[in-house]
Amino acid sequence: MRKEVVLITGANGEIGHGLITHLGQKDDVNVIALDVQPLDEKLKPYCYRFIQGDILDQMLLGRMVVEFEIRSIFHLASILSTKAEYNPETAHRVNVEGTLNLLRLAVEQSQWQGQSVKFIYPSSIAAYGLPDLETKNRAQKIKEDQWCQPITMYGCNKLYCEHLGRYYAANYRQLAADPGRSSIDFRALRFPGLISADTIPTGGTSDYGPEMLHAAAQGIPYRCFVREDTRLPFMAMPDAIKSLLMLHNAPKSALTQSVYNVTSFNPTALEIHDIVLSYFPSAEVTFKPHDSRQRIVDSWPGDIDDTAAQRDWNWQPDYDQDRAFSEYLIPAITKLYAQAPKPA
Ligand code: AKB
Repeated sequence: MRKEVVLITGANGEIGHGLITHLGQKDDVNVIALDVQPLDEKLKPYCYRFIQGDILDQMLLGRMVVEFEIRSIFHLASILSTKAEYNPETAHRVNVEGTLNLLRLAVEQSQWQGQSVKFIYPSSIAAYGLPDLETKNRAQKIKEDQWCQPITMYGCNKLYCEHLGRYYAANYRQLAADPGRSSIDFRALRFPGLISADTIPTGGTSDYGPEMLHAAAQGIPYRCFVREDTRLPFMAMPDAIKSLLMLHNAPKSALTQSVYNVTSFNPTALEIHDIVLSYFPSAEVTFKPHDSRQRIVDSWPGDIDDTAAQRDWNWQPDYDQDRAFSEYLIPAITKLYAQAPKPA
């Protein structure tokens, strides 16, 4: 008998940490974690098995099909927006071909099992692309089908993979004599910038929010790479995990679309600065915009409309801006760095 498992790719990433810690505590869930790097020691107790390997390694994925009965896939592995611009073709391989490989794995799993396999995909506000700042400031809350002209490789990858997921779920091999033998239940979330108390993101462009906070908590000066008036939607990590699980668990009959916005608060960089300074008054934060990264952030919406998620699967974040800082980020970060050795 093959073991029933939940597969999580990109296990070492920010979302991977939160999701594995959460799911790994449930008695009825066996987490298979996949990552190119060795697994963070802290995550090991929560995993049934860790596999070190690349989502581009088709042999490896093939062996997983043989060994496990994968009921759900949370495909978190990706190269984020800033890093992707340094090598767009590599980003395309990891973000698109990697996703294609996982969709293919889901198809094979579904064929073996004779039932549908859930595929949960974190997309991003990077899937949007507003042409200029004036349009961004005028646009207000953006719905899923508006302004989908991303200017980054990462954003193009995310948007295209949403389409791929929809294709695999609804039209895969539509000309085959028996196209209905496999079924993938593809569901995607468009995340805003995420802020975690436990981890600092790498390679993203919304990273200035979490970086500012983590630097302040460690007493390290921080130079913010966007202007003070830059506004983006953000969400605290526990809400990101909550939304992934809510979407995963929602009855299929309730879903009217396969891609949903989710968000919580949308401060400017200066507002994040002011909150951070109110908790860490001696923090040193300066603003020195990096023109190209600023341009990317200026193309992303200042706010997104998540009423479809609210309506279809009762989405509501637990943490608004005040609560995210006062009840989650500040207490957890203070504890984290009180335990950690001071930076040299
Ligand atoms: C990034 O900045 O690339 C990500 C994202 C907004 O998806 N955090």
